[in-house]
Amino acid sequence: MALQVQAALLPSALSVPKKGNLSAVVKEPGFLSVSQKAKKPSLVVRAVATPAAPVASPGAGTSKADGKKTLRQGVVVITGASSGLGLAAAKALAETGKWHVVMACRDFLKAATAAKAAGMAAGSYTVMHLDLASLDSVRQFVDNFRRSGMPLDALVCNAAIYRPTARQPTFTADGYEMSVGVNHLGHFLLARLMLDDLKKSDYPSRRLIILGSITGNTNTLAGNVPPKAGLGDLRGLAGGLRGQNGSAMIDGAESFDGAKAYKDSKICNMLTMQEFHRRFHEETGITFASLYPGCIATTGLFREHIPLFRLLFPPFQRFVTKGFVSEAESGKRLAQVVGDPSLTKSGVYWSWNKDSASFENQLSQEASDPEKARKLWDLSEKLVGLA
Ligand code: NDP
Ligand code: PMR
Repeated sequence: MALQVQAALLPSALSVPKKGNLSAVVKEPGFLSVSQKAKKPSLVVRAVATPAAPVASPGAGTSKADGKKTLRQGVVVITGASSGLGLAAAKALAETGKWHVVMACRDFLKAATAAKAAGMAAGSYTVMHLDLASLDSVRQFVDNFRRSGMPLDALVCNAAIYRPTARQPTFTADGYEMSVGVNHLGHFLLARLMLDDLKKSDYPSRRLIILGSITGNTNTLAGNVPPKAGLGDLRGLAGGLRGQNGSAMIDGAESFDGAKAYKDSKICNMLTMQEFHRRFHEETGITFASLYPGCIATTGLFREHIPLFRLLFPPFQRFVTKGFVSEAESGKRLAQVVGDPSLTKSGVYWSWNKDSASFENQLSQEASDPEKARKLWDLSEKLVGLA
């Protein structure tokens, strides 16, 4: 019975026809530690829905006996929390006890194993299935999240893929070039839908954070390493990034370049954050922010790069550019952007100096072009079925 209720709540998590994944659902303590003991199905739903007790109490403050108000635990959704920056930030936030982390991941078993291996306490997180390469999966995730009954206080669009050696495009379930499809379009739909959930939250500082990067900014040395990012007049995006009947590149280039597609997707991420800020900050009070967390040269992002690159990149960044940052440190930086009371300013692209102090960084001209941001927004709305 417990499993049936779980399945009803998480159809996409269970749709992978592998026994291994199903058993992962059963074994995951964050999900079922209560339900395994529970007798009533309703309790099972609650076990999934409210894994951390403080979340159950609505309202920004809970009255204590002495009349003072305490802040309830916040709920943060982090996409791609199964490795690298996302996992490190999930751990950093969960460890504070102030946050319950929803790890929105495409590989349920990998995420559950990673959370356990990182030492995250059962009950401090929930793994939910999200594949950003499918717009149906995005909608399904939003549905599942809403049915869980948890409020949404912060959303972090962190997941990404980087295909540096690819000379041929691959495509999402909806037929869009994969890097832009996952890194930008999937997140665009997710953020647009979940804005409603953020609006409903009574948490004092609600935030929507979208990862950017130095390599999408051509006002930096790193951003001038070829191939350089550039969206052109967005004609490839307007054509649907399909490849066969047009271009798979946003700027409409004939040939596909996987490294450029990633950097282009990061410009989209940074433009999207600013357009959210312009459209919704004043009306909702929500903080919209982006960041460059430093060069986390050891993460899975470089998994498709050639072995020599993977060998030399960390020491190059550590000793030559000095831009290297550990996964743990980058996780703390992202956790700051999620929860630090001093980082409430909206529309900011955060970076950190060598002493790990945050500062408001300058975006390149293209990554801060309001006209391009508006055009990108309109085209993206069409591609994800919102317009
Ligand atoms: P990782 O590869 O370690 O993490 C990326 C995460 O995205 C993984 O959890 C991965 O899942 C997930 N993901 C990939 N495709 C999908 C999908 N279709 N649906 C859902 N999740 C998906 O990389 P990083 O931690 O380095 O990257 C995190 C963010 O930081 C990215 O936005 C990146 O652009 C940004 N960034 C990274 C920098 C760096 O130096 N590493 C520098 C600047 C920015 P799975 O585990 O299943 O593969
Ligand atoms: Mg870069 C000057 C500093 C600097 C910094 C902070 C980065 C970050 N890089 C710098 C410089 C250089 N890189 C220089 C001088 C070179 C030429 C040797 C160089 C090369 C290089 C390559 C081939 N760098 C890379 C690659 C990648 O494949 C990475 C990439 O572009 O991923 C999209 C990358 C990166 N360099 C960075 C950062 C943060 C990355 C990767 C992550 C990202 O933008 O998300």
